[in-house]
Amino acid sequence: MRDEAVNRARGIFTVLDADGNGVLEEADFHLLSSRLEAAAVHSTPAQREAVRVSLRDWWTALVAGLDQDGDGRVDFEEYRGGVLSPQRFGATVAAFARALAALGDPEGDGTVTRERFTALMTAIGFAPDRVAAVFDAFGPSADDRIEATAWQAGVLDYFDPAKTDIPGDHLAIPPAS
Ligand SMILES: [Ca+2]
Ligand SMILES: [Ca+2]
Repeated sequence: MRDEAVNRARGIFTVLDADGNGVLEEADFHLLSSRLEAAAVHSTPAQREAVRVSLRDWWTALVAGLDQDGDGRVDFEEYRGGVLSPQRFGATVAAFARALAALGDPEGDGTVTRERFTALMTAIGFAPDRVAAVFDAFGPSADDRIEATAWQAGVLDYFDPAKTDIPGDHLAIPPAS
C-alpha cells in the first residue's frame, strides 16, 4: 500500500475512533453522531436522523466485514485490511456522505457555507486549519460557498485509495510546525 493510502487510512481511523481509545466500537459511531447532531443546529430532525442511521449502518457493515477476531471491535490492523477494497463499504460511506452534505445544506439550495462546513467537520474531529484548507481546495465561490455535491463526492474520494491529489488529502497533512 502506498504511504499516502496508509496515511489516509490512519487519518480516517483516528477520526472514526471518536473516543480515542485506539479501537473502533459502536460507541464511537454514537459519539460521532451526537457531535454532528449538536453542530447541525439549522438542520431538520429528518436530516439529523439520516446521519444517525448512516453512521449506525456504517458501523454494522464495518464490524461485520472487518472484525476478524470477533471481539466486537475493529482495531487498526483489522481496519487496514479493508481499506484497499472500498467498494465493500461503498454503499454505507455513500449514505453517510449524502447525509453529511445534506446537514451542511439545511436550506436545500445545493450549497454549503464555510461556517457550516467548518462546524460539521470540526465536530467530526478534524483540526480547524485542516478543515479550512480542504474548503479552499474545493474552490469556494465568491460568497464563500461550495457545492454540496462536491463535498459529497469529496468524501467518497477520500475513502477510495485509488484517488490521489484530492481535496481531502489536506486533512492528512499535519499543520506546519
Ligand atoms: Ca474508540
Ligand atoms: Ca476485532
